[in-house]
Amino acid sequence: MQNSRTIHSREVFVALMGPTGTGKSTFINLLTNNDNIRVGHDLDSQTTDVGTSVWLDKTTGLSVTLIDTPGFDDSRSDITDTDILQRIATYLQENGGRMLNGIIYLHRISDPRVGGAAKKNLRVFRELCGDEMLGNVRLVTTNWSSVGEKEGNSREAELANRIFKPLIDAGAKMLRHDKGLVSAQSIMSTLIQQIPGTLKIQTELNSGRALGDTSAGAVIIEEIKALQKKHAGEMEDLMKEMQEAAMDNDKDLRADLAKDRQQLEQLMERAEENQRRLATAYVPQGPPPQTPQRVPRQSDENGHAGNRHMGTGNSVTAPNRTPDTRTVPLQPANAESDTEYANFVDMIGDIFWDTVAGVVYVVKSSLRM
Ligand SMILES: Nc1nc2c(ncn2[C@@H]2O[C@H](COP(=O)(O)OP(=O)(O)OP(=O)(O)O)[C@@H](O)[C@H]2O)c(=O)[nH]1
Ligand SMILES: [Mg+2]
Repeated sequence: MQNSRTIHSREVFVALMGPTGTGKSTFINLLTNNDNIRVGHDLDSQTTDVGTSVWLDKTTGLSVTLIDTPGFDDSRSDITDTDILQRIATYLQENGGRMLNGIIYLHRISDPRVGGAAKKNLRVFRELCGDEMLGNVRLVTTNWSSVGEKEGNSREAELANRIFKPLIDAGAKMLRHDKGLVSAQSIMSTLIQQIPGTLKIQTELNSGRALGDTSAGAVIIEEIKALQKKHAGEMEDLMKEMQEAAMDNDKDLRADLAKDRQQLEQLMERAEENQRRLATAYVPQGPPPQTPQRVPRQSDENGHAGNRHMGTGNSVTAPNRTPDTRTVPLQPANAESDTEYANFVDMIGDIFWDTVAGVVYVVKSSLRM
């Protein structure tokens, strides 16, 4: 029953998350052939915005919106972890709140150990997602061509028994992706049939919390505090060096140290600003739901119309949309046309069920006669 309900969903959403350079954009490109989703070179961070691309699954006929997200990586000058969290949260909260059918969390099997950035990404992801949604999560390892089989197998077992264990225990599944189309389609095949759900961060934001007061926001704030501690230590060392250079009257060294100090001060300001922003950012749900809620009628209570208002508007087939090739968040204009479409579908549904109710009434009346 669950599968058939989702199969007829009007829209299917699958998000890709994970550290930078793990192949999120590459995975989407492989399925959609969308060159507008930019792929990075080597370990350079590439994606800065939440972007979407539509993949049409020929097996089910479903139109799947793949959501590309940037990996959390605070070494970038153009975007901070605060920006990334805010962009992801905004995308999820737009349009009356988006529900995801699945989330693919990627990890490079070629990494010899799980470094700081990978750990941070996983911690944020876990808090963002919440345990309830882990059944809709696939932990996908990439870059298999860069490791020997034995090494890959042992790292995979290590991941499954350590950092991924709590997620697997709560319902997430671990899979391999070899950069081929078949493996990408196979990963997608079970995910798109999942019942869509709401992430923990959405529930927290809906209850009126600031971004910094959400569980995922708290992880970012912790990271910022650790960074501030590091900066404070560096500043202390720098001041000592500056004093020494002043006593030695070493002009060149003093000039170099002054530059270092300026740079460090900028980083400290950035960290403070990000912390302030997290504490004051609210991301409420956007415009009203695409399928407006209404008071149940008699036909609803009889169970006929129940599926129509589940999740993202089930039992309605989506029109063949032009693939969304942008790498920027969806604009409100889209929400407007979606709402119009949903209203139209709702109206057709109303006419249909009114007709059914009329026919039932006539048949019942004639049987009574
Ligand atoms: N060998 C190998 N390389 C891969 C695989 N997936 C991605 N790559 C390469 O890894 C690099 C980074 O890939 P992206 O798809 O840009 O990574 P991303 O996760 O989108 O990274 P951000 O946008 O920075 O968060 C590119 O050079 C890809 O060609 C894979 O499965 N195997
Ligand atoms: Mg990317």
